[in-house]
Parts: sequence; C-alpha cells; structure tokens
Amino acid sequence: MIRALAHGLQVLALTVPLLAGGVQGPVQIREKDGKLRRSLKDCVALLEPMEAAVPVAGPSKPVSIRTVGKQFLPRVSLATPGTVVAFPNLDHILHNVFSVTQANRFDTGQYRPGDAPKVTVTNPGLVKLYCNVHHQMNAFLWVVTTPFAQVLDGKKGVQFEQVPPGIYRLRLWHPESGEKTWIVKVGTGLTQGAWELDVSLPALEPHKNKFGRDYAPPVDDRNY
Ligand SMILES: [Cu+2]
Repeated sequence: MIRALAHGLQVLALTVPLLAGGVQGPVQIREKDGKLRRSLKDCVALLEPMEAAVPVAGPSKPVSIRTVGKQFLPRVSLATPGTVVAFPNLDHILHNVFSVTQANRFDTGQYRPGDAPKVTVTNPGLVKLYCNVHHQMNAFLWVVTTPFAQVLDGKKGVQFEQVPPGIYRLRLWHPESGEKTWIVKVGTGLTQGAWELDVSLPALEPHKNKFGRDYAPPVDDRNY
C-alpha cells in the first residue's frame, strides 16, 4: 500500500513540469444592452498550445448528458477524442439526440425513459446536439485535445494551473456569443488577463430536424 502510494506520487511529480506557469483572470459577458451578465454559465475556456510542450489529452472519463424536463443537462460539456458520451433519459417521454456537425455526426434514434444510448466522439471541435422530437432542446459538446479546458459555470473567470511555458491560444466561447480568441504568452509565473465576450446570437439557434426539415408543431406532452 505504502509502496503503491509512493509510486503514485513519483508518477505525479514527473508529469508536472518543474517550471510551470498559470493563466488567470476574470471573464465577462456583455449583453446587447451593455449590461454584464451575472453568470458565466455555459461559457467555455480553452487554452491551446501553439508553441509549447503539452501532451495531447487522451480519452476522458465517460461524459453523461441527461434529458430532464425536456432539457439537456448539462447544456455544455467537454470531452476529448475517443470519449464515450451517454444520454440517460430521466423523463417519462421519448427523446432523441442527433448531431449534424460534420466531424461528429450521429443519431441515437428515439430512446425510452430509463434508456441511456451511448456514442463515441472522434474528432475535435464543437458538436451541436439537438433532439429530433423537441425543437427547443439544444446542447453543446466541445471535443478538445488540450488538457486546459474548463466550463466556467459558477466561476468568475479563467484559472489554469501547471501550464508549461510557451505560446497559447485562449479561446472563449458561449452559445450566445460565439467564439473569440487571444494569444497568451505563458512564462514560469502567473499570467493574468481580463477577457470579454459580447452577446450577439439568439438563445436558441434556428435549426432543422435530423432530416433537414422544419419541426412539426409541438404536441401536448407536458407530462414529462
Ligand atoms: Cu426530446
């Protein structure tokens, strides 16, 4: 037991660069009327190496995106290529999940209460998820290769630690603002900044069903 623990610590020490830095600072989302949004819910921060020695992240532990009350929860998730994503249906009605995002297309078909279909995402990028039954259901899955990726729910900004020195691209994204990028140079200490996104997009992006057609008018299935 003690030997195993000591070995674990040694492995941990070897994977952390001796002269790592950090990137930290507030993120703000500005509404169309100029006011600042109170929450960073659904905002994603990615720090991607441009010129830095950062190993590509392997498959992450399985991701779970539930259907609850005719919504996907969580609405925004992170994964790496090769990650299994499960969609447990906690409602009492049928749902579907499909993606027509080019690099990660899939369709679970309709699945019943209690079912949890799984897909494996393969390529990096933003995957938009919809339900073919319910027009208003949408979710987002960021498939990334950088180990420095965060959803900023409940946070005030960006905080990445143990970042090897080098040049990085900081990508900030929100469903209602799209993406903005900055170049960040990381040394051996703490690199601080402040970043802002502007709301410019609707809360629900116009989209077709999985057949590329308009959704049928909603039926009364309030008893989910
Ligand atoms: Cu649905």
